[in-house]
Amino acid sequence: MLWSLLFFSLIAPFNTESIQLNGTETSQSSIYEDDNTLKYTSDRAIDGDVKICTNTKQQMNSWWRIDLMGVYRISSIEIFNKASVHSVINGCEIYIGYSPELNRTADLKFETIENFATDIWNTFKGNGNVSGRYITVIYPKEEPLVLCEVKINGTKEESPFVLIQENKTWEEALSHCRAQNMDLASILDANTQTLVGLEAMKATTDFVWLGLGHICILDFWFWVNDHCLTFEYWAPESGTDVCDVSAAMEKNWEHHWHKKNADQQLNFICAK
Ligand SMILES: [Ca+2]
Repeated sequence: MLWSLLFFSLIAPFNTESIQLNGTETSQSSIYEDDNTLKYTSDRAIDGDVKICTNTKQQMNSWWRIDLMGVYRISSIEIFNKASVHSVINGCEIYIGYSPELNRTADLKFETIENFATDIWNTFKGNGNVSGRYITVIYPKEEPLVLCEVKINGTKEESPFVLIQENKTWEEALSHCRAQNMDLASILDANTQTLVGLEAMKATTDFVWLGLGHICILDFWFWVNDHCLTFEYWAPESGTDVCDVSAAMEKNWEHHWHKKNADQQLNFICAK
């Protein structure tokens, strides 16, 4: 009994939560195809089989990426490659970030892979916990990127945002949130932009109202909870600052903001 208590107390600090990767989306820079026309696609890195691997073509800056479909605080990333040609991936860089674009300047480098060993799990802990939605492995050499299995450990960040699947004008949406002791969502940084975007994906309308209103006479944009407009994510063609507009986030892809007539009836996002 004492030994088992001692054993569990010893392993407890290392018992980080393994992130379930079903429901995530993977992609990679290119797909290698062998002589039997077998495609070494990106999902093979998370299929649970260490003998089945992804493989890109031999190109400069090959990459593999996973969209965790949530914001996670990442504590470690584990990679297993069986011994074969191109399976030692020293020099690969692991990035974590919020941008759906491949953007290494916006993403934070988690670790550069060194001393990689085949046929065992290699664990990378980076420089402490880093949060993000996307994890990217980039090989800054003219090499194919091979990954047999990837495991990611961390904890999911609870979202304070909730999508309301009802169609309302901007004013009605604001009243609805406030009647339930919430407010229309404010976005202050890349982290909250990502959390709101994940809610927007569930919408039944192409756009969702945000808590970003416009005072026409002053041409002034304001968050309904009085925060300053320090972070902006307008679409390149977001519309003009005419009167009677408020900001709505697009449901799909990059979740850019658009200026929409405030009388339009859209789903909306409240903040708890
Ligand atoms: Ca695999």
